This record gives sequence, structure tokens and C-alpha cells, in this order.
Amino acid sequence: MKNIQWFPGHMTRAMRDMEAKRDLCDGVICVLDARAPIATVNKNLRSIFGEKPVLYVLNKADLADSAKLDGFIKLFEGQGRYVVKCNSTNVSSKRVLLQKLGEITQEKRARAQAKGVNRTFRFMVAGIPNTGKSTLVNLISGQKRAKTGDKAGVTRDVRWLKCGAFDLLDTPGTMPPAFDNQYHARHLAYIGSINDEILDMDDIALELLGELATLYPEYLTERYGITDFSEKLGMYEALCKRRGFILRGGEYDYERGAKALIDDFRKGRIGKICMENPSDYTDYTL
Ligand SMILES: Nc1nc2c(ncn2[C@@H]2O[C@H](COP(=O)(O)OP(=O)(O)OP(=O)(O)O)[C@@H](O)[C@H]2O)c(=O)[nH]1
Ligand SMILES: [Mg+2]
Repeated sequence: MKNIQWFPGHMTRAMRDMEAKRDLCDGVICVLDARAPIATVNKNLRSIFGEKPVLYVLNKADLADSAKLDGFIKLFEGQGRYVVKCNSTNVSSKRVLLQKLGEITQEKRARAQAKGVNRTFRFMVAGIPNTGKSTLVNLISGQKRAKTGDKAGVTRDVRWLKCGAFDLLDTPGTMPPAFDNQYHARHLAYIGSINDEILDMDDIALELLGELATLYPEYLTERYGITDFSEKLGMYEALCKRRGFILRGGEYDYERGAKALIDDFRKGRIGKICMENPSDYTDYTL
């Protein structure tokens, strides 16, 4: 399959702007996707975060396999990280986020209060495209102030937003300049963190079917009636057949098949999924 690479120019600028604003921040909120917690870590952001405390938010938890997700939370907490799972589209997650941010800023707040100062705290909200950064900013602010959208690269510029006791810096999604791991790059493609226009959707659909056949075969049976998992192309054709995606000449309409599969996956219609297994990452440090 074709190698995936995507690093548009606005990301270089965004990273420069983020670095320039870092020292103003009390901490960072790094938004990961709970369906691919490892693939959505951009290790290049570490140097931008510097020594600031980082809250890792496993967002879109409503779409994720909770057993695996809890495994990742345990793993990261075991490494002394601040981690929280979140559904940024649901107001009930706001309390959990505020509680964590309060924990992280507790000492600074106590020091300020001892001096009679009631200050706000600043956090940079960073991560890969489409993980829900702007949605999370809106959740905390209680208003739809930042633009959001279900495709990669909606936010183009860094922007401060007042969110109650916090000032949050919404930032554009950023990628590493090159993917050294195509397996993880594909996970980013499945969840919509890479611009669909540069992807070969046929390839992506085939690979996604292959991975789902290993991880969640029962979901493929349930949704598409697939029972033979031996061949990716066979599964692709079974899906097209089941959905009636057949062209006039009797050929399979792969394009519609790919679109339906990827759309179902992204909207959580296939099931609650996590493409990565915490047990494979016991040696991984966040
Ligand atoms: N189901 C679900 N959808 C979410 C959640 N958070 C965000 N979304 C959706 O994910 C899509 C992307 O959200 P954005 O907030 O625009 O993502 P972003 O990280 O700011 O994206 P860029 O600005 O492109 O980097 C939108 O369609 C949101 O409604 C969540 O926790 N659960
Ligand atoms: Mg955004």
C-alpha cells in the first residue's frame, strides 16, 4: 500500500507559535483519541511542552472500547501521568476536566491565594488534528466559541479563549513531519486525523477490514454479515454485496463500500473500538 505522509505548511507555523506561547502557560492539555491512544501521540510536541505539566485527555471515549481504554489509563497513570477520559460533546465531562485542571494547578493556586491574588491559569490545548481540541475548549468555556468540524485541519491559528477560571489556547492540530510507523499512520487515517483527500480510500478500507477482522471479527459479522475473515478483498466484496454496492456491469462499487465502512467506523456504528491493545505497550512511555 501507498505510504502515508501529511505535513501541511500551516503546522510548522502553528508549532512555532505554540513554542512562543509555552512560557505563558501553566500547563498543557494534550488531546488524544481514545480509539488510537498511541497513534495520536505526537512525540514532536514534547519539546514544545517543555517541562510544563501535561494533562493527557483520552477524548471520544464514547466511541471507544472501555476495557482497553481503562488499560491505557492504568498504564499511563502508572507512569505518573495525569490522564482522564472524556467525551467533549457531553457536558458531564466538563466537571471531570475541571477537577483534573484544579489538581494540576492546586499548588500554584494556593500560593497565589496566600498572597491574596485570585489569578486565572493558562493551558495550551494541543494534539493531532481532529482529536476534539476545539470541542473541548468549547466544553470548558460553556459556549461554542472555537470552530469545530469532523475533518482534519479545521483550526488554522492559535487563539486564546477565556474559559471561566482558565484561559485556554486552542491550537491547530499538528503532525510529526514524517511518520516512522505506517501502522500508526493508518490508525490516524481511520479516525479522520489525516486529510482524506491525500488518502487512497481503497487501501484504507482494506487495511481497516484486516485490522477489524483480528480485533473485532464479531462486529464485522454483525454489521456486514462477514463470516470469512481469511482475505481482505473477500471481506471488502462481502460488504459491497451485503449493502448492494454493485455497479451496472455487475462489478463491485468499491468506492461506495470504502466510504460506507469508514463512515460507519468514524461514527461508532460498527461498535466501540480501540485499535491498540494496552498489553502491547507495557514498555511504552508517554
Ligand atoms: N463522539 C465524539 N465526537 C467528538 C468528541 N470530541 C469532538 N468530537 C467531534 O470530533 C470532530 C472534531 O472536533 P474538533 O474539536 O474540530 O477537533 P480539533 O482537534 O479541534 O481538530 P483540528 O482543529 O482540525 O485539529 C467534530 O465533529 C466534533 O464534534 C467526543 O468526545 N466524542
Ligand atoms: Mg480545532
